[in-house]
Amino acid sequence: MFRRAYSTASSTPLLKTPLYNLHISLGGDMVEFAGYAMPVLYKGFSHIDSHRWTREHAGLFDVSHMLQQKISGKDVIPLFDKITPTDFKPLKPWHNQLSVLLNEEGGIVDDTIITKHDDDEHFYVVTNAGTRAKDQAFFKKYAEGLDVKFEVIDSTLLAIQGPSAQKVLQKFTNEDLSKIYFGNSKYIIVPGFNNAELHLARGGYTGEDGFEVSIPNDIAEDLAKALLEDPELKPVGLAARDSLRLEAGMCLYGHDLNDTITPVEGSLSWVISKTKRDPATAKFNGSSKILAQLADRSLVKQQRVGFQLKGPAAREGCKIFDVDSPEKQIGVVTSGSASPSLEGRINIGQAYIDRGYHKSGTKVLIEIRNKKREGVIAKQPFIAPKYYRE
Ligand SMILES: *[C@@H]1O[C@H](CO)[C@@H](O)[C@H](O)[C@H]1NC(C)=O
Ligand SMILES: CC(=O)N[C@H]1CO[C@H](CO)[C@@H](O)[C@@H]1O
Repeated sequence: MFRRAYSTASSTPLLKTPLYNLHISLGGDMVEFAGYAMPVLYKGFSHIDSHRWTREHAGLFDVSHMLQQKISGKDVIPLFDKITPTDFKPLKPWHNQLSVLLNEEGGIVDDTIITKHDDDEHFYVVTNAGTRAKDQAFFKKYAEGLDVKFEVIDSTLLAIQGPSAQKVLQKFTNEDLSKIYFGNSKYIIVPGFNNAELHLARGGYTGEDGFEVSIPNDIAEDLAKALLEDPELKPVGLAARDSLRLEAGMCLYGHDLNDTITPVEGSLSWVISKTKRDPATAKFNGSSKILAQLADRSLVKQQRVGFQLKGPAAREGCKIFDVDSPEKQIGVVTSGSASPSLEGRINIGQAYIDRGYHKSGTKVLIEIRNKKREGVIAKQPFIAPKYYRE
């Protein structure tokens, strides 16, 4: 059923990640995603089973379509000060932070994970695949006249997610992974693969403990195969990736966030650092609009919320109505899925809803295939995250 959300037919040839052949040999059902051919499911492993496997054991996800860059130079922090609402000065070396890229109207150009490497002049930045060209042009525009260098990293990016992630990966390195915590990064050596160096970040998109590992393309397929020899690890496709991230309350850019939505409307106010909240000194893109919204929430017309309902899953575009006046539209669904982790055939999703209806516990009507069904606004994440914190 999930497959219908994707198209296989495309006028332009799809891009392939370095693991394309491996996906095919593992029985990957390939669909179009952000211009790439990506596996949605693997033969013999259902959406629900692969979702649960990740929560109970570990899943391997190919996320090589994401854009990885090294951004370096004296003016990297001044650049980030213009285009993000986050203060990267206090971030410790080898730590990362979720942030957003902002246009001058305060709209979110993309969401991003930014890692500080040795010092304030060296960063590793991961942004979304679907926004690759737009993001690169955006960075270039704001870096004009600054001492900032961009280097695209052409490597394979794998996410290993789930309670067994550390055990699976530890066999390949002498680095003590138990000392690398959520939000930390490190280069690690894999002796079995010519001492190749991998960029490791602890964290992920599923709410589970896990890692994102950037791997030189020439060893990526062999390393992925070697990892998969561990029976605890199974390859997992886009279908479960979407339901896992929804349970974890994570946004999918282009669906739950876009160019016209501010971080406050997107319920991401926490990415705005305390040091960036003074309207007298803040000078990031869109700061006047964003800080005004922070100070006076009545300026926020709609905001991102989570919801739950029983019966069929709500999909992107489903309209949301007021229970007390069912003709009055109050919102729209931006993502929806079954929630394999919650008891009792519960479906979950994210929506933008008029202020006043945004509080958890508010009953709403969600129109699915011409029938209005009762749902409820609910707090995200829907599951308790299991990040490995210090
Ligand atoms: C951005 O998202 C909002 C909320 O879903 C939607 O109303 C709006 O049409 C979207 N804008 C674009 C340009 O996609
Ligand atoms: C550095 C920069 O270009 N800042 C701009 C960001 O957006 C605001 C509008 O909210 C402009 O006034 C700034 O000049």
